Amino acid sequence: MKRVWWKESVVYQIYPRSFKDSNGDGIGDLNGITEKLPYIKELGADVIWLSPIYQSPNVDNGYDISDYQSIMDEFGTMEDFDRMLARAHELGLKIMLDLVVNHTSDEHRWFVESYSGRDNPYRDFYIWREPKEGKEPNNWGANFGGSAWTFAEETGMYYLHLFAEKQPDLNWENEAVRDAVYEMMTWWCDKGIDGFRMDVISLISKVQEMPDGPVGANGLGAPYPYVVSGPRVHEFLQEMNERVLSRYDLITIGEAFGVTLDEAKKYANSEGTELNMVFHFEHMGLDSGEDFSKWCDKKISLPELKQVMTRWQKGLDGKGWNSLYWCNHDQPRIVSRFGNDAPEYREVSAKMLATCLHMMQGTPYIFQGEELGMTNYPFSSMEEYRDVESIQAFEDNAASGTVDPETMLRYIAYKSRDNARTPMQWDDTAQGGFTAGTPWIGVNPNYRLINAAEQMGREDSVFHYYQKLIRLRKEYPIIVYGAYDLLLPDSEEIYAYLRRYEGQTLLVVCSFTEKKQIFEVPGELVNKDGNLLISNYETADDERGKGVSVLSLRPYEADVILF
Ligand code: ISL
Ligand code: CA
Repeated sequence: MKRVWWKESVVYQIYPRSFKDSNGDGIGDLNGITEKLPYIKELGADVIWLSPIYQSPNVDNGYDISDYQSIMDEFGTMEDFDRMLARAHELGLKIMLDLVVNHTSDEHRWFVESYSGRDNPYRDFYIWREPKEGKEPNNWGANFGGSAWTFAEETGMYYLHLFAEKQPDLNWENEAVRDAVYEMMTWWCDKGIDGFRMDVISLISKVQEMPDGPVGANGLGAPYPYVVSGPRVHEFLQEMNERVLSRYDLITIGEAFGVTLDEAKKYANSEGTELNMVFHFEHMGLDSGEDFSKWCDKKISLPELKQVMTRWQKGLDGKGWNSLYWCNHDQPRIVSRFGNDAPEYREVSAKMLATCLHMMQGTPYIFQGEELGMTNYPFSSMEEYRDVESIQAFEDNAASGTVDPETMLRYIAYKSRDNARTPMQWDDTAQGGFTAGTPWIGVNPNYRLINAAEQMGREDSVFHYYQKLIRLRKEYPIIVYGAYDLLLPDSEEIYAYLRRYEGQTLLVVCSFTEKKQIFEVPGELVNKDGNLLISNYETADDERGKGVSVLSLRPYEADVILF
């Protein structure tokens, strides 16, 4: 396997709105990020992925861009950006931007032009269709509720938006759109940025006939069969690669909503003709309900989780490259989801989850606060939410009466994207040290207990554990490149696997339960001298790896032993 820097890196995701407010307006900003760069350096991450920082009316917190080449007023100025980039580079940190080019904001100049008339030169920058029998061109539903089509009285046609009404989809069939996107990307690359995370890049090519999709519980059709990995997506990415990506030394990752393993082998192929890697969603969908709705309180089944992770670990080995993530700005907090956020188990289960993920093959992504074991927010009413998805889901459910409002509130509290978006907890001062003013979204009241300052000052904290995981990855190539093999596929409690590389074997054992467990060391490793690289418990050396045949696991115990 070819050794390259982006395989050996660890990425830290910043959600700028919630990271650090430098001027007291309650909104995180670029100067706040610059101030905290040494913190990320201290953690040991190499690359920072910034969620969108561009001009935006913020219907979807920056994922609705109105100008790709200027900075959102609330986040600062282009000078602030340049300073942040320069400071990051001084510290040896790379900066990866979020490239949102499936859609723009309806306030983008291109859309304003496009909307203004059928003959406008920008008309074909977006996807316009004639009404069908006086109604929407097809039955597609949008991601955040309602139809995926909005009617424009002025010109008597509908435009497509797979997300909110204010996020019209760009028409990638139009060469002028692609040229404009590549030009914009080149502009950022020339500025010195180090990579792109590409928002829903799997959706940019649509089946042009746009047939009706399978009807779901909400009465609308799912567009996915006709928009996920559409007919020209690989052609477009290869073109983008040739025209932009291959001309710089970048790290690239595509958010691959709905993408299968076989498709991922193309997106993230090891010849490097498209992207370095993708974010797949299969593990994130395991606790969705019927109809793929995330609004439920289903718990994951560990055997299913192992099956999914293993399929991707083995499937991409030597053929592509995996990304490894439990968290991002769209997901609830992992310790509240796959772990246990009760006070006695929060830290130990957060460390266990980190171990389980960071010992796999791929490039790990850490979402701000994950390295502190930050938890879901104790939401109790709809007024506390800011996310368009959660608010829309509550309203849609109220209209359809699918589940009673109390239950829906519980589901939203559990799965809302806002769980990830509450402010970073820096210290135990007011608002967790995030802002001197009033934060745009509530700070989790547990900030007095869970905060960066406390954890940096304590040896056995979740923060120091992540720091050690990252350090180990840099020290042992087996962690980056080793081949993966699952043990105990059917166990409901233990996730154990091996990694093998150049004659070495790494044993990773993680207990996903508070009940004690006995783990039998695989025969090939019994009586061998192992070396305990990391554990989330204090353990005497000779109890782990030195010729032992069983490990008795304490609640949520994780052990990594190198043989
Ligand atoms: O968040 C989701 C489910 O709760 C996903 O459906 C999400 O909308 C999807 O993964 C696409 O996400 C990306 O594009 C969206 C934006 O809202 C997300 O924040 C972004 O990560 C539209 O740009
Ligand atoms: Ca601010």
